[in-house]
Amino acid sequence: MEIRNIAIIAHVDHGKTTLTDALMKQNGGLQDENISMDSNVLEKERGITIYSKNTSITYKGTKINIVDTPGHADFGSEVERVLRAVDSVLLLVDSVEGPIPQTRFVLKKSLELGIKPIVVINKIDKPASDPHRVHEEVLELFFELGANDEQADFQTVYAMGREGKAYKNLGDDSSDLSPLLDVILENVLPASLNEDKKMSAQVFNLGYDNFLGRLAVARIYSGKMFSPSQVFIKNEKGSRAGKITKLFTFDGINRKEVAEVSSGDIVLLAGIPDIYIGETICEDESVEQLPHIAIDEPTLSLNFLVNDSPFAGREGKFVTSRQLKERLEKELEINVGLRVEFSPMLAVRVPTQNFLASGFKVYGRGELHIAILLENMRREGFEMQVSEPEVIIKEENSIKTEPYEELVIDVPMEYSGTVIEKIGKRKGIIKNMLEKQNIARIVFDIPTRGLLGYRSEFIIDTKGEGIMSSRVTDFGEYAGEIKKREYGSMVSMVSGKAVAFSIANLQERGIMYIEHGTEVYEGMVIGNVLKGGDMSVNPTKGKQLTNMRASGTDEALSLSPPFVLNIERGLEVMSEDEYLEITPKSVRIRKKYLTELDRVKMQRNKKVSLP
Ligand SMILES: Nc1nc2c(ncn2[C@@H]2O[C@H](COP(=O)(O)OP(=O)(O)OP(=O)(O)O)[C@@H](O)[C@H]2O)c(=O)[nH]1
Ligand SMILES: [Mg+2]
Repeated sequence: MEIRNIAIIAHVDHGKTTLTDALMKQNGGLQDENISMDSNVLEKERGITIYSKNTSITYKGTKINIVDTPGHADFGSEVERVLRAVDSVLLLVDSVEGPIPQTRFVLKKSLELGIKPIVVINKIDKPASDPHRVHEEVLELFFELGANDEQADFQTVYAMGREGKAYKNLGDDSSDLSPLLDVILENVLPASLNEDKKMSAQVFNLGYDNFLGRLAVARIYSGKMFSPSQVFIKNEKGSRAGKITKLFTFDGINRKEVAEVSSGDIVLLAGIPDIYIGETICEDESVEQLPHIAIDEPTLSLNFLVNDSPFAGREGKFVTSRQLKERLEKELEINVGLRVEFSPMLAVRVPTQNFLASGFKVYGRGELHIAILLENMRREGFEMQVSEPEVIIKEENSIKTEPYEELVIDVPMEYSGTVIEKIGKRKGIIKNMLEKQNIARIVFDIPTRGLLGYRSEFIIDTKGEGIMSSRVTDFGEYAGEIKKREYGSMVSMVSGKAVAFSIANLQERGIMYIEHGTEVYEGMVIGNVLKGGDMSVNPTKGKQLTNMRASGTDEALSLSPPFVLNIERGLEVMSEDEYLEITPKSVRIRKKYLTELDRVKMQRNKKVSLP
C-alpha cells in the first residue's frame, strides 16, 4: 500500500488536534465521539497537546500517517524532531487570528527542511473569519521566511475542523474532509519504497510501556524491519548491536502488532533499552548513518527536594528522595528535553533546623515543561518542594551567556506603553513594531531570565486582552542584573487556621493566597505585599471582642477572592529564598528558613545557603 507521512503544525489552539480527531472519525475507524488524540489526563483538562502523537488513516487505498504536534512554544523542539520524519505538513492557520508567532516558527523550520507545506485556513465557521486576508498574510509570511518558488506555490484548503468539513475553494459544497485528503494525495510525495535496499530507520520520538520498557518511534527509510531481529544502532559516537523484540504500526488511535514493516512507514518498536532520538537503526554495520537530529538544550534549572515542611507527608504517598529519584529516572525514559543531575545529591544540613534537605537538580525547556512534570507527579501521589527556576547561565572563555527569547506581543494600543516600559526594565529590546486596527504587534528580544514571572503581570496590565508568545532563540551575552519582583512576601509567623478577620486586614497590604479556614504554618507565604519587602504577620488572630463569632467570620467583612496558587502561578511568584511545596492536594509557597530569627541570621551570614 502507498504511504504518505505528514505532520499537522500550527500555533497553539488553531485546531490541530480537533482536525486530527475529525480525520480519524472519517477515515480511521474511530467511532467513539469521546476519544481524542489529546488522550493524556492533563491534555484533556487543559485542552492543549503536550506530547506529539501518531495516528494513521486509510483513504482511497493509501495509508496516511499523521503526527499531531503540540503548539505551545515550550514543546517546540518536539515539533522540530517530528518534521524530520515526515514528507509534508499541514500548516493550520486560524481564519481570524492569522499567522501568529508559533505559526512563524514551525513554518520556518519546515521551509528550512525543504518541506512544501499545505496551508489549511481553519475555523472558517467563526463569525469574524476573514480567509482572504489570512491567505494574503500567510503568503507574505512564506516570502518573508525565504520560501523558494516551489514552496511559495502552496495549495490552500479551507476547513472547519470541528465540523469535519474541508473545501478546496471558498463557496464549494462539501460534506466531509475528502477535499483535504485529495489535496494530500495529490501534493505529498509517496514515501519512497526502497524495499530492496538494506534496512535503515531513524528514531524521532520515544515512548514507554510498563511491560516493554522504552519504545522508539522511527521512520523507516529503506528495506524492511522484522520482529524479532538483530540490528545495529548507530550514532555519532559509534555503533552497537541490539535486538528488536516487538514491532507495531499505528492504526487509528491504536497500535497494531506486526511481524514486519516496509520502508516508508512509521513504526513503534521495543527491545532496545537505551535507544535515543536521532539514532539510526540498521540491518548491518555497512549501512550509512542518517543525518543527526539535534536536541535543544535545557534553558532552566531548579531543585527537586524532599518535602520538609511542617505539613510534609500528610497528603502524599511518595515522599522520600529514593522515590523521587526513581520517578525522575522513569521520566527521563521519554522526556527528551529533560536532564537530571542525580549526583551529587543535593543535601544540606540546616544547623538551626536540624533537617536534611535532599534532592536533585532538574533541567528543563521552560516553565510549562517543568510545571507539567510536577503536575503529573503530584497526581501520582508525590509530594516534593522545588526551588525557584533559574535560567542556565553558561560561561565560556570568561564570557557569560544566557538564553534569549523572541517575544511577540499583540496588545490594544492603549496598553502598549506600559508593556514596553515593563519589558524594558526586564532588559527586553524592541526589534519591530507594527500597528493594525488599533492593535500593536511588538517583537522583542529578551533574556529568558527577564521573562520569568512576567506572564501574570502582563495579563493584569493588559486586562486580559493581550496575547504574548515567546520562544527560545539562542544563547546571547549576559544582560546584567534584572530585578524580577517589585513586591515582597507576606509570611505567617504562627501555625494554625487563618480567620476572615485577619485576612480582611491583611488584604489591605497585598494579594492573599489563602482564605478563611486555610491551615497555615510558621514560615508559610500567605500572600504578597505590594509595597516594601517581606512582612511577617499573624493570619490566625480573631477579633478580641465579646461578640466575636466562634468561627471568626463576620458578615460585615468583605473579602476579596484569594489568588489561588497552582504550580505554574507558584513558580512565577515565588522568590529565591522560598520553596514551592507541592502535594497531591495543595500548592504552597514557604520560606526556606521557616522562622524569622533564622531568616535574619542567614541573611547576615550567607554561609549556609539551601539548595
Ligand atoms: N469555531 C471553531 N472552533 C474550532 C474548530 N476547530 C477547533 N476549534 C476549537 O479550537 C480550540 C482548540 O482546538 P485544538 O484542536 O485543541 O487546538 P490545537 O491546535 O490542537 O491546540 P494545541 O495542541 O494546544 O496547540 C478548541 O476549543 C476547539 O473546539 C473549528 O473548526 N471552528
Ligand atoms: Mg492539540
